[in-house]
Amino acid sequence: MSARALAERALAVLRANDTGDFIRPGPRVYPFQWNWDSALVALGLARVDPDRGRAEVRSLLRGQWTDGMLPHIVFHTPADAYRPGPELWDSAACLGAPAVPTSGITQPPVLATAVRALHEAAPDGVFLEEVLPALERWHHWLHAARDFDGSGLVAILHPWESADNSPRFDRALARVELRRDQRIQRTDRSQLSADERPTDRDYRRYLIVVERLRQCGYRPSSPADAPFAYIDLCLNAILAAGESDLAWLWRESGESGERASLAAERLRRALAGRWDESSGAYRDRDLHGGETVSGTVADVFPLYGGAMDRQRARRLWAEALWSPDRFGPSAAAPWAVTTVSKASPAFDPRRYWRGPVWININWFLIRGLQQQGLDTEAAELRALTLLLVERSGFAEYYEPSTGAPLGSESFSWSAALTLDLLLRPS
Ligand code: 2M8
Repeated sequence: MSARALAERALAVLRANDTGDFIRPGPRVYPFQWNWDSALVALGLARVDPDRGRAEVRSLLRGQWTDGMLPHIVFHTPADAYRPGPELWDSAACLGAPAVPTSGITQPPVLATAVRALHEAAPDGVFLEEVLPALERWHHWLHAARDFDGSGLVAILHPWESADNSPRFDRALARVELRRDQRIQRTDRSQLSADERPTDRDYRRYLIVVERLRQCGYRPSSPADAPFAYIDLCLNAILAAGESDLAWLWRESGESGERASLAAERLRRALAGRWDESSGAYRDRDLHGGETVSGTVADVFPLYGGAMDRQRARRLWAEALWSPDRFGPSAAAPWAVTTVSKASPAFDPRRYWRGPVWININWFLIRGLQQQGLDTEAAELRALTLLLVERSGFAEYYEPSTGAPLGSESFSWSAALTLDLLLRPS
């Protein structure tokens, strides 16, 4: 298929998922606005329709709390098709929540990177003046509210703040005690096959974590008040890149951007400190447990944050990302990058964040490889990613052996990032 035909298909997905106010993640399962979905959508729209991309950013920012937190879901319009919905969060009862109902937790901060892409594609100083203070407040909040151990790295308080049922959260989540009388409501499984989604046991724990956080208005003053507190390398690497992009944007608007560039530096140093030479990977940290090399793509993700030299990036590529036994293509499973190492006992090729290939993860890694100057490797992963969407469509995620589409079809960020991969000037 020609690049142009593929780009047209991708844009058609975004147009079809456009509710007018925001672009939903997918046509069926997800009727609300999710944070990093919309940021990635705006980033892709920078290539074809920057005005619509800016509107997406504005609509997400309508969910911002007065303390700066940008929530993981904004429930713009009521919809029964997705549960747990706004009633679980009851944001109206919280101090500082916006008029529109939202969740009380956040998601990986990609938005500054999206705004940079929009500005590079079509500069708009008025838009920058409008959104930069909001981005600054969100980033500032992440450090102020979530750097519990003073390491410079921020903690997530719920697996929904990163990669839901990734095995890297298993041990931390298992510590959340189940209740016998608990009833759960979830709509995802009426639309998707059970083996592609988190288990009921996971969901029960997700809801208990929310209940506990709700009791303190979603703002625990220490990890002791949070049943789950985890230094996730993916979110931190995305924040490191986001801080650099925010500093760049401030400079574009004539300001120094000093806080953001210092924050980016500090994050990079702290990420570099998570390196484990003997396993050739980065260690996550469970604030209620210990440090682990998780066997998931988080092990190599600081490649995106720019926290390493080229020699280490090459090693990560050869020994992990492109290794057939770990995250790379093999004869039996030619589609990469798997979100969990094939060598891990937790690898499950169909179950959501426990093994399948995701386009957003590939996109971050391609960017990271490019930033490290590994252009040939980046081109190889880019080509494989584009071949996958060409063959299997813009799925939410993909089975690594067959490339079969899993989860929601016509998924927005898969389409948006395809546009970026196809059309971004190098
Ligand atoms: C998934 O998360 C929601 C809960 O927030 C779900 O499982 O229903 C995750 O993949 C998350 O990263 C994503 O933002 C969201 C919407 O695509 O779906």
